[in-house]
Amino acid sequence: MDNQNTVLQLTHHNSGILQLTLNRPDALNALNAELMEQLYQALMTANEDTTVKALLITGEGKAFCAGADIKQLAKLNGQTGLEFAHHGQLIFRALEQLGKPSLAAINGFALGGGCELAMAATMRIAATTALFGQPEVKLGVIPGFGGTQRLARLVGKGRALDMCLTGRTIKADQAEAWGLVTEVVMPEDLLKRAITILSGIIQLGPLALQSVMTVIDHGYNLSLADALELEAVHFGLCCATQDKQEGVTAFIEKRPAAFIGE
Ligand code: CO8
Repeated sequence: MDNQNTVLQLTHHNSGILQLTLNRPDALNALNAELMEQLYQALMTANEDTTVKALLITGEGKAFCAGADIKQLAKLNGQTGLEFAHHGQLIFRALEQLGKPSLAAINGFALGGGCELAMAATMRIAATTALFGQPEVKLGVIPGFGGTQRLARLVGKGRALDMCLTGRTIKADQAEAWGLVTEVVMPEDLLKRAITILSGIIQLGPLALQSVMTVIDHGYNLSLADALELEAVHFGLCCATQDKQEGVTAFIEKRPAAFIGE
């Protein structure tokens, strides 16, 4: 553990995985200003640090994250509410567009901003103990950190409307059936499985990984014709890399590829 006493614990695994553990267990890891700031700083550092190949995000205690800190939410007015939403959206978008794969390992409650944080990660897996929801309407607000948009994109408009209008929680198996997470495992296996998934991904060429993330993220909102063109351009870019030469040569020579990110 690199830093134990802060609201966001950073753990650098030898493999190049940076684990971010939300660490306000007494408040179910609710996102207060301090935690949001530390999250942003960690993302900026991860962006610059070439030894960081992937991010693993999880929560300490029984929650992944129970959302925005309701005590701070209580103080917002129209203007500061708008600013708060913009600020949170900027941080979560930075995670989504980091260019390095991230995996949310959801150990418990993922509610409101917690569910929104998980959805901004590149991938999500859950423990059987996880619960998901967008309960903001019960507080008289709506999701403000991208929840209405990313949820609809992940699970479809009808299910997103259901979750955001009722504020109900869904269990991990339901979240998996809806495509909100890709795997559900026993709680004791969650981190190990997360590390296994990320370790496999970061063996691959980082430029191809970046292209996949960019094309799917940007292409999603384009017309099919424009999205296909974006895909073709990135395919061409990948073909110009040493990593592509190494990847196909290694396949032909029946040996593991050693990608260098060039
Ligand atoms: N904020 C602050 N404190 C919280 C939060 C939260 N979101 N959630 C839980 N806590 C605190 C509780 O107040 C309690 O503290 P204390 O012990 O000091 O009383 C402690 O965590 C433990 O919580 P509970 O005793 O309630 O634990 P339970 O196991 O009984 O219940 C629940 C767990 C069901 C998760 C319950 O705590 C709960 O409903 N929490 C609120 C969940 C919620 O509504 N989240 C959405 C928040 S709004 C949001 O995320 C909007 C994001 C975008 C905002 C953009 C706006 C501009």
